[in-house]
Amino acid sequence: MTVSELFDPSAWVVSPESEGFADITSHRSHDGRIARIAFDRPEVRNAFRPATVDELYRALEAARLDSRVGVVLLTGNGPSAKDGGWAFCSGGDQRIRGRDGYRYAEGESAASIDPARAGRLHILEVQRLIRFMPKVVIAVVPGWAAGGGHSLHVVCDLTIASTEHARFKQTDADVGSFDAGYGSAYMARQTGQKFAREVFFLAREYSADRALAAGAINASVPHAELESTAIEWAREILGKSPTAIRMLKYAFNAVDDGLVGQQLFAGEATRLAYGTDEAVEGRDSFLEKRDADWSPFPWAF
Ligand code: S0N
Repeated sequence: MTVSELFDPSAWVVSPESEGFADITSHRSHDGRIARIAFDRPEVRNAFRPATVDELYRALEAARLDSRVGVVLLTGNGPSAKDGGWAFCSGGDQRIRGRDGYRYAEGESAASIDPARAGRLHILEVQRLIRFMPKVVIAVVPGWAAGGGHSLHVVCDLTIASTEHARFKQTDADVGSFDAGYGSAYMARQTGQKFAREVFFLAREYSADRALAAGAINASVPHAELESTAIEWAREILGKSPTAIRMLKYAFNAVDDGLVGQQLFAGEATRLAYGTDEAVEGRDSFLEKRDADWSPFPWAF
């Protein structure tokens, strides 16, 4: 099966959690250190329906729990067999969005859809998983990043885009939706308020080069080299200290994430502290029912 014209099948193995997936594909590099997770609905510019979001969440969670994985590439398969168009993701599938909840898409029924999931905006849970996982997530954008797809690229740690085909457009205000969290406010932290407000208020289309100039992405590269460049970046990151990368990600996040950001940073700091003789002395003194001897541990360095 051809996954995507940009996908090199010899570089990847299918990830076990993806068995039965219909809307996304999930792979690991042969050494297991890079995850490639891709929207696989090119005929609708990789729009997501609730089932897509379920699969995406499961694939990202599997990557989060996999201790070998250090970098996740989030991308969109393509091109569309219908018209050759490329997409990263065009956001929520507008055919199934309804004021009174979920409208069934073709081929779906009440029996095939978990009612607890229908109509939920659980793409926001996916955003939080990307934001909070202790690994680097790179948006690899081969075509349209629109609406909720635009927000996903914003929340990823890095973005690499196809010079020829990537297009960025925040259509939320065109269709009566609004990502009032990371998609907008965090984007303004990245590019400044004026450009972020322009992107949302005018819903214009921007090329990869324009997005790069605005500080909205990290690189604009030739389409044919998009995935190989992403793998190169991933390999470079994988050559660094995992703890340093994790602490840096949480440090970058903390300033915008309030107490949740502090909690994540603090959790990692606590885990590191548990590895010290000082913490071991605290634990052992309790278990041995004696006063702790803190004398070997300085109050200053
Ligand atoms: C991406 C755009 C700009 C691409 O334009 P282009 O290249 O001219 O292609 P089109 O001819 O427009 O599209 C090709 C085919 O793909 C279908 N299609 C494209 N996007 C969607 C989509 N999001 N939902 C359903 N179908 C889509 C086209 O209809 C066309 O099909 P055919 O060939 O059969 O005519 C352009 O396509 C565009 O603007 N797309 C819409 C982008 C958009 O507004 N997205 C929604 C924005 N809001 C959110 O994402 C919020 C997320 C959310 O709240 C949510 C979460 C889960 C479930 C639902 C929702 C929800 O929205 O409420």
